[in-house]
Amino acid sequence: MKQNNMLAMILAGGRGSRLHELTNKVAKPAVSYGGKYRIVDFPLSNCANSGIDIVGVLTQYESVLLNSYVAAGGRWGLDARESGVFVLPPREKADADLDVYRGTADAISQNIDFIDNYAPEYVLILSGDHIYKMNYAKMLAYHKEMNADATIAVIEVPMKEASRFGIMNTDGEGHIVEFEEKPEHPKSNLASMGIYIFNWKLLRKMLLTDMKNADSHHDFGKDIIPQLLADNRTLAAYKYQGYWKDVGTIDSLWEANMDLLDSNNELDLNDPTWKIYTEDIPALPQYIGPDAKINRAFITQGCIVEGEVKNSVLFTGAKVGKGAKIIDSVLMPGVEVEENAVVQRALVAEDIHIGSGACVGSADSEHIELIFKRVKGVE
Ligand code: ADQ
Ligand code: ADP
Repeated sequence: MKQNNMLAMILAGGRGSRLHELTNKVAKPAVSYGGKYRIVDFPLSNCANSGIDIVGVLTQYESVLLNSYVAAGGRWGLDARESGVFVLPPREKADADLDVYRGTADAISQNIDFIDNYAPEYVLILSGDHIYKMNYAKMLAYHKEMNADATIAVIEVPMKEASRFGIMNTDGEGHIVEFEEKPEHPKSNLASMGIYIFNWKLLRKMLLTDMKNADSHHDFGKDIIPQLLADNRTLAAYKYQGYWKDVGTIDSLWEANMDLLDSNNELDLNDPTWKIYTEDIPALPQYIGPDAKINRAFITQGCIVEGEVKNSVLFTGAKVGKGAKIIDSVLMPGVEVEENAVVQRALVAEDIHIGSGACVGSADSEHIELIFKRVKGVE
């Protein structure tokens, strides 16, 4: 560990239950996004771009694909000597019950030895399922400037959504004075992004105590942060401005893809100073047929478009047959839409086949339909 004496731990173990069938076989951080990315590309690229060279990825649920995807750290430049991405699966326990959900703090506690190997001064805790660009080196500089024991990245969220988050109040100098995890009646809209910097010595001590506490959920938001406040520790709020999305639901995943079609989109994946790295899949260039009509769309390599595509994002290798229409939709990798089929306001899962003449989607609903099973053609 060279540059900043900070090691990162990415929590990538949540089930992502609200993504329904999309996360039946893959963990949420490995879900595809934006034509060619996977969600976990974002925190990993942010680490690489922030000069963090040791990253632990904590997995738990359906992690086979995630493990093999992350294990080759090369694509994020995290494979040099003295750097690396390490996949950290949960420890087998004698009484292992795989359905028992362990909290986020417990996941870190189980890897104290891994962290100790590097003897970092600071540990950065991240979530594996958010889409955003952030320079963690700047956050660390703020943490030091504030002389804090812990720093939480925060963002203002719409008041009506505030009860989904850890919500806090700060004093005039940016110190956190009050914190409530997912309060029923939020007193502010200043939300925790679930991104924390801790002085390792202190966190280590707290985790050892927390492990012994039978009343604890072993969770950062529910236990560790409130404990820091109770102990009168210095907790700083680092204000983030910019694009940030927790793609936890089908609607929000669809929306995050649609955001990319907006040329003023704050995320700006084209930024040469902050590249988002991903797997380089060998695929042919996209082919656009003679009768195709394309309007406001992301068409990724390997796609074949013979029909009409409007306001949509097509991931690697998606195919749209003659006379077919794709409107306001997201087609994940390998989706095939046959002749004259219509897909409108839908998110179609990886490799799904939609038969000729079929009509799918939720044109009249405020929600987006997830298509995760083969749809038969209409004769
Ligand atoms: P949530 O997002 O609800 O709230 P949680 O479900 O604890 O937090 O998951 C945080 C991250 O950890 C997710 O990426 C999840 O996949 C992962 N994870 C959970 N358990 C894990 C385990 N045992 N092993 C490995 N990974 C695990 C948190 C904070 C809030 C804050 C929001 C912001 O608690 O205060 O507002 O994040 O999104
Ligand atoms: P969501 O926000 O869609 O519920 P998250 O990614 O935030 O999904 O994951 C947190 C939730 O996922 C937890 O509340 C828990 O119910 C579930 N979960 C996480 N890991 C596991 C697991 N290994 N086994 C079963 N459920 C899990």
